[in-house]
Amino acid sequence: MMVLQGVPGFTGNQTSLNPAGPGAAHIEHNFAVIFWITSIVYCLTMVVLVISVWRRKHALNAIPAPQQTTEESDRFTIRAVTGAMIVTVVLLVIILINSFLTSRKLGKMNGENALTIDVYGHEWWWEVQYPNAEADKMVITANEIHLPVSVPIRIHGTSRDVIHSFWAPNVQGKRDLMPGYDTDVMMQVDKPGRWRGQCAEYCGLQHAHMSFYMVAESMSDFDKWLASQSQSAVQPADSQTAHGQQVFLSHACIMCHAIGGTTAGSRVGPDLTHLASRSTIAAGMLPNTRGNLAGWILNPQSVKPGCRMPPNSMPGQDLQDLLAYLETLR
Ligand code: HEC
Ligand SMILES: [Cu+2]
Repeated sequence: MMVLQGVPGFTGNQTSLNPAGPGAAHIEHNFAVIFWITSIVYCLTMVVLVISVWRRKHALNAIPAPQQTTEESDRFTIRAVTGAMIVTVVLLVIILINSFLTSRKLGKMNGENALTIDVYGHEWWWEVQYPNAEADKMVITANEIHLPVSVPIRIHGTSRDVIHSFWAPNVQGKRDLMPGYDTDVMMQVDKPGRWRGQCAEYCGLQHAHMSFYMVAESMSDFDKWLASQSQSAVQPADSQTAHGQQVFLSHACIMCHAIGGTTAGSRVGPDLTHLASRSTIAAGMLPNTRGNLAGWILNPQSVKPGCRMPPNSMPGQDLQDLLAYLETLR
């Protein structure tokens, strides 16, 4: 909506009024039609209200009051009400047809040659997989969904526990992810950038901290990213990171996390093979810095109460070595 450029909510991130792709653009167009029709109707109603109040006052002041037979004024009232009713019905039908056409356009978004990305909702984070015919080339990550710009994307979604809803407003409308039920939604992002999204269906205590980013980049950057993500984790190159890896493998971490190329292979929590390549942790809650990682590992419950990761205690040196190791996982 050009007129409203600069007004908060109409620009920037996590708003469907600043579309970054065709899906959100269709939705924004539907919004604009409803917005302008209802705005004009509101203004006209106010004008008519002011005029009638003014005329009434004028009529009372005039001596003698202008005479109108009751029959004449009845006829006028009936005509005015009927006219307003017809206009209302026509406008509502226009809005209905436009909404219907919008969902048709969304349903017809091009699915041929689309890149499929699997998204699994968890309490309270997003597991993201890039399927590959060769199983060991499959890429698994969390909360940051890389994708090439101007390429049709099929988000194939489901939930691992309760109902979640996948919503990146600048990109596409909401899609509920249900346990035991698979759903496909087409998307495309034409503007490069980090488009923020969030779970849009109340799913428990940390629902509000279940965000994600759609990272739209050029095809060559995306290919580079995918190729590096499909590698196993780097092996420790010095004694500190080697010890850090031992700390990881000897704690409960391995019961919930995977690091490719080690014996840790669990899918309960986010895959950590390329943890250091992500810019946030805990579903977009915290920047991925050493301090945040340390606080998170020691007591995730103080950061994100109720989250599915228990507190961990370990000697200070073990923690430092573990952090040094995790930071090599690019
Ligand atoms: C009982 C399962 C469990 C155990 C044990 C566990 N974690 Fe987690 N971990 C999780 C879950 C679930 C999340 C996601 C939490 C969220 O974002 O809501 C997580 C998130 C993380 C993250 C943030 C990842 C990201 O991309 O957001 C890191 C780092 C992490 N864990 C490291 C560890 C380390 C190191 C250990 C061992 C000391 C450990 N975890 C033990 C379940 C576990
Ligand atoms: Cu939710």
